[in-house]
Amino acid sequence: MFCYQCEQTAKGGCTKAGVCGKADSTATLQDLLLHLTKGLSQVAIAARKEGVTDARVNRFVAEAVFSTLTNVNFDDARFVTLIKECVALREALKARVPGAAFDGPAVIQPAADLDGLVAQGRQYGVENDPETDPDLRSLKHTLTYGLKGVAAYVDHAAILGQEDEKVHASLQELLVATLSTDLTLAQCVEAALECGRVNIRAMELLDAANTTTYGHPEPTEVRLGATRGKAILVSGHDLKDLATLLRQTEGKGINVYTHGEMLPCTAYPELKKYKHLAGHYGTAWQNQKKEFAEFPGAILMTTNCIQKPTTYLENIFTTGLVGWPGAVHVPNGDFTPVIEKALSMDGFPADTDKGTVMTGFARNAVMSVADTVIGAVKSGDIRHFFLVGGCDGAKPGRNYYTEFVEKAPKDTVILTLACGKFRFFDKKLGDIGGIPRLLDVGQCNDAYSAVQIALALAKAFDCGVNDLPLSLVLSWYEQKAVAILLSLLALGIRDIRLGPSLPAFITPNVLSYLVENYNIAPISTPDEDLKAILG
Ligand code: FS2
Ligand code: SF4
Repeated sequence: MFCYQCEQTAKGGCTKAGVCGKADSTATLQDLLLHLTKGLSQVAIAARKEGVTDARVNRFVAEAVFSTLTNVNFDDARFVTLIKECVALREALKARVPGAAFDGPAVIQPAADLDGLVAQGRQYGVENDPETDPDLRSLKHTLTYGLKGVAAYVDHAAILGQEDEKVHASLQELLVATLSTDLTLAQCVEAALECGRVNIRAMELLDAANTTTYGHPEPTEVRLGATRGKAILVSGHDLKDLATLLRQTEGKGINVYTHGEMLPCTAYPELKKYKHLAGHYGTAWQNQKKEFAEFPGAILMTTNCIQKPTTYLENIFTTGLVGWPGAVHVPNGDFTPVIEKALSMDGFPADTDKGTVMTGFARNAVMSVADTVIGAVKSGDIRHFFLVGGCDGAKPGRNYYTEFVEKAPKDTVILTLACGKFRFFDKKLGDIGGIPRLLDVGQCNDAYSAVQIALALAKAFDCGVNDLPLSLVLSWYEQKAVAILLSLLALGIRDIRLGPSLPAFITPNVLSYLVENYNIAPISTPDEDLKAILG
């Protein structure tokens, strides 16, 4: 195996096993699935030219690519099933365009068994990329990882009924573009920016999916303590799974808690209406081994980021695209096994009080007080906005973000999103004229909302986003963050600070390009960065 798609990668890439826990076989099956998905995309593109589109193929491409994102699925058996389905869909679609000719991954026949598939997959890893130019390789891998992020958003939106045929088409075309060894540097850059543009549309679909189904998030105070009684913990990002579970647990004497990136779900009117949505438990994904082991109820993992379960293997359930070998998978939205497990466990013995945090400052909530915000900027009460957002992770250096927020002057406002916020989400930073200094916009999946807030501010001040008193200080871990970064670049946003370390798949030349054109900088120290930004 060779994998260097996430921030946690071993030096020089993960080669024997993933730092994330991904086995060599799993990584190799993921490479094969990704390659075959490009073949399915080749056929889908040819079919589309003939006026043939297939809704299942569109959904499958997004699901398969999302399955290869960091910390989603570690179960070889599930990848074997996905590989077989990919080829079956491909052949069925080919039969609908009998005149078309194909090559490459569109004609690969998969081996019969797991060992054969692993042997086959070895040919298609990133280390065997036929692209020989290191900078072109770097850009194409950036594109590939960005597309994994796009696939995640496409899938999330589609689960709630929001799809756009143009987005499916672009995702498939860009996947196929990664196969080409004829692209110039300029074409590779353009493809990466196009990935960013497609991602904005995918995130817009997801925003529409979430807000039309569950209403606009509203500022909400969330309890961090526990309520005495039976309990289920829901982690990942999927709102529909949470809604379904809340419906299925109603009246059963079970309290449901959010974990990690599910925290902002507590702010949606159609989710917060459930009285047994009792609060938020725990922090970011990398702390789950400790937090899940101590949780006295069942745990449902709806999307990334899952880690190897320890003592709680029999209490944790996966659903959707998530998989861990040995953990029970609930494939169909009937969470009876999760509920039965929770009822069989002790639950919390007593109420505990750990204070509260605020969430729900998504675009609608922030824009509803736009006049107050604009007034505070004009009067000088708010000097600067920081978007301190992105993923959390286990590697050292992420304390930067805690310190940055702590040291940000009192006349500045911190917007945050994604699981990186758990480094500072419970800090009491006070307010500026009634505007809280710490505004949780939502999940990483809500980056669209943050972009809309920035665009609305720029419009109100009649300037460009880069001219606003706003600085982006981002942390990355997995490939959704790559997609978001490409979206920000596609929007022309400059001066982003990125950490805790730069992607291993970025070559020095590509980094120079990003510095020259977008003035991207790695984070330094909170003091230095604050001084540089605020002058
Ligand atoms: Fe956090 Fe993990 Fe949200 Fe990322 S829960 S790092 O994959 O998706 O952010
Ligand atoms: Fe390594 Fe990250 Fe790939 Fe896992 S996803 S194998 S940690 S680079």
